[in-house]
Amino acid sequence: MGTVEPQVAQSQEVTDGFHLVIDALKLNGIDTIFGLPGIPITDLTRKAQAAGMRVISFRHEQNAGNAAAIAGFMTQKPGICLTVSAPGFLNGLTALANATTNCFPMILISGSSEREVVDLQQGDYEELDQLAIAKPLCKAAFRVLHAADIGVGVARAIRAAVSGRPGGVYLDLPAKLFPQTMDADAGKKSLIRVVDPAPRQIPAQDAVQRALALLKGAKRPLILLGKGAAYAQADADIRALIERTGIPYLPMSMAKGLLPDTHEQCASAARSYVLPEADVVMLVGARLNWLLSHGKGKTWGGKDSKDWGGQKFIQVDISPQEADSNVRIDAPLVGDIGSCVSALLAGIGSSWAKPPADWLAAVAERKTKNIAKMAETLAKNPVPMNFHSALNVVRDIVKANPGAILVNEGANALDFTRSIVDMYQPRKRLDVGTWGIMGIGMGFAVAAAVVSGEAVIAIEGDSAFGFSGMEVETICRYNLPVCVVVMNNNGVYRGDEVNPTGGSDPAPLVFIKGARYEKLMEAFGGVGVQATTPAELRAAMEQAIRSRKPTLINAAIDEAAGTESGRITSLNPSAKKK
Ligand SMILES: Cc1ncc(C[n+]2csc(CCOP(=O)(O)OP(=O)(O)O)c2C)c(N)n1
Ligand SMILES: [Mg+2]
Repeated sequence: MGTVEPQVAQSQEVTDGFHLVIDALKLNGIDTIFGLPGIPITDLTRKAQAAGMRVISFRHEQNAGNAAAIAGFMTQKPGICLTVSAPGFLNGLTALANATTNCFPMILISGSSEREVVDLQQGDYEELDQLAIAKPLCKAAFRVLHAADIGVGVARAIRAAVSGRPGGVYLDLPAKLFPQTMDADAGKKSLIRVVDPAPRQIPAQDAVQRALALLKGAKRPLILLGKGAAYAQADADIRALIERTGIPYLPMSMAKGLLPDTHEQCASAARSYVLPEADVVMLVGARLNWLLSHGKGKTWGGKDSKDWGGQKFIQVDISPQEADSNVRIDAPLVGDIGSCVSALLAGIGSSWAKPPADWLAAVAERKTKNIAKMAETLAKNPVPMNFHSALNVVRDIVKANPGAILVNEGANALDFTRSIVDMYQPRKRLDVGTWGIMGIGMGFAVAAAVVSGEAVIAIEGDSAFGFSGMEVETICRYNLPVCVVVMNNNGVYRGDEVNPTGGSDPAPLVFIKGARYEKLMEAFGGVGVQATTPAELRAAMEQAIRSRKPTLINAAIDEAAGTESGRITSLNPSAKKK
């Protein structure tokens, strides 16, 4: 342990820990590292770039971690985040935990300090028992002590990240590992090219038949598509499943665009009608967590918050442990989404009877009414701009540029965007996910642009933007086609609260009024625009998309337009004693 293997004779070629890590990643098709340099991984970033990898350096590790996580979601390959020890590791850890919660495959690789000193708690430079801390927050955690084990360490990390239900993996690489040398040939032989890293998991035939029997007997069936369905990249089969069954469907936030939101079977505009009314619900890569009110309560037609509705559930999920987590699952279908959907399609054949006409008509009626109501609201042009009039512009821009990727965070800025801006293509909407986490914005935007080469539009609450705002420098440095729109309502949820004591401190939820966020982008050579009307916003967004220049548009939004916590006001405990 720790002792460096004896230097081999001069004539023989040697390799070292740095090169073996890079070679192991490259051998597995990993071509990009998102990170932040420093002891002991500075040289790793240099050598990775020299070896032809894309190394994207961030200003804070959390943003690099979020970038890695979303790159994993977009590509099905683990996104790599590279950090220094202790504080750098901890900064990356939030992103690792968030990736695990969201089932995004990522590997956090952190350098660490001397094991002997850390384990005796003797106060090393950036001392921390990182492996122990990472373990409960990720899917798997590994440490490599010998250069000859780097191949195995990287292979295990890749498998753990992408197989089964994907998630975050921690790989601990102590400083002493990197300069360790070994014979180059032996080093090469020690590396593993992972074969079939995410093996298909074929569902059992009886489970497929059980699910189909339930679906066939339904009078008011509904399909729910989750981000697991988007991750699966089984887009054509999922579309065929929806269209051949004729069943109305609801996309969860990051499944929007899996089929165009304008699809006639899309029931998003009738959500509050279809959830309680449906009799059989098929969940495809969607979990019955808080985002779906745990499958019970008033949302689902229950009498009170704990009461179950009358629905029967089919759940298509890669994890056998997911079923029954919140309510009874009558037909669990366990396997990877692609294999499950293709098995369902085979069972459906070509003569599947469409759902009863009265169900489809009732859904269509609600939908038409709600869409007309929304169109009326969107057509208004209040002064100052509100979320609706600003997002009406974003809606048009996304419709005209369906290949662009939309990143979205905030509260009102999130909820209004999700409901107003239609998506047309799979995996184009990236947002706060399962935790409703603030701070993903610029990390996601950078990765989306780097991975796809597409234009990125980031719709950001002004509070949300603050969590990762310094990365506009990163966006400018790599000259990425990112257009950030800050929905500036002067605060968290709203900007019109006052300190009730009359004191000089502002209220806890408000920011500087009329802050000029666009100047931040100008500081690094990007384009900054202040927009106070929908027309100004439209012109600036069109220009940003056309030019592909880093752009930040500061959209001044009525500070009284938002609501507490956006759409999840009911989750917020408020003081009973006034
Ligand atoms: C990491 C993290 N910290 C805090 C929160 C709580 N939170 C939820 S939304 C939000 C910001 C909402 O304000 P803004 O982004 O300006 O959106 P608005 O509603 O004003 O449009 C905050 C702080 C969170 N979700 N995540
Ligand atoms: Mg705000």
